Amino acid sequence: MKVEERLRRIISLHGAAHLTLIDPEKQPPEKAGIMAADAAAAGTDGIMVGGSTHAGGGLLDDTVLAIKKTTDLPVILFPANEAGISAHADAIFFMSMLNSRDVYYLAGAQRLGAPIVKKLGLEPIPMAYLVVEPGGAVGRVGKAELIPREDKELAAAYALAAQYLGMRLVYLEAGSGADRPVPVEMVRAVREATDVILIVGGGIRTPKAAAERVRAGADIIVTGTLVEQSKDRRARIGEIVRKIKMVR
Ligand code: 1GP
Repeated sequence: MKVEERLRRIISLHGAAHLTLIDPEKQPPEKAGIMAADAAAAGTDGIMVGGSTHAGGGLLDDTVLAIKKTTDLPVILFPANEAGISAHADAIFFMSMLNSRDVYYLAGAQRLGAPIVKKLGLEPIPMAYLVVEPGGAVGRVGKAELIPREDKELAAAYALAAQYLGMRLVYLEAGSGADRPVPVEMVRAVREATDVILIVGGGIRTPKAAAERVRAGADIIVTGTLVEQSKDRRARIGEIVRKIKMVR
């Protein structure tokens, strides 16, 4: 089964899905494999691999392979640019940062990456990437015109544009390690405006924060920092996964 289809089934069966983000630059591949196994035991539905700096090449390949060795979960690339592609993954979020000021992040990296994705036979999952304040490293690297936290209409307009452009997923990103996740009201506004699969990530650390965003209409919750920093990551991820699957 294709990865997108698998995610859609999880969302329709359980009301929401959870993905764990692992940045290859932050630990050796073997450790990434252990983190992924813990996340899998906690019930996460897939592993995203990528980071906002240029994580690519051998380290990316070795990280994906280490994760494939320790889990049966789908591995989805979450690339910063065309360097973030690995033959060993199952799928790629083929994304455009719609609120970037730099044409490279809108269509340049995509133009460079598309032939590689085709050649490798990776499943491309078309996604709009929208960076919301505070935005963090990804906002800076991607030269994002950050969506102000109070401007839910702007987020909804971008998301609707993404849907009309044929993108099936929209990712509302507050930035990895953000002190505040994407506002609940913004999630609700995007949900009301669109029928896309709505992903929310950045700064989500508690079951409450995750559940509030699912209640407002998020289909997929992403956590990254939690798997990197928690000593008790299995328990922390487990409580988030259980909570979001009880909301709908
Ligand atoms: C970053 O949204 C993801 O792209 C995850 O953010 O590291 O804050 O969980 P955190």
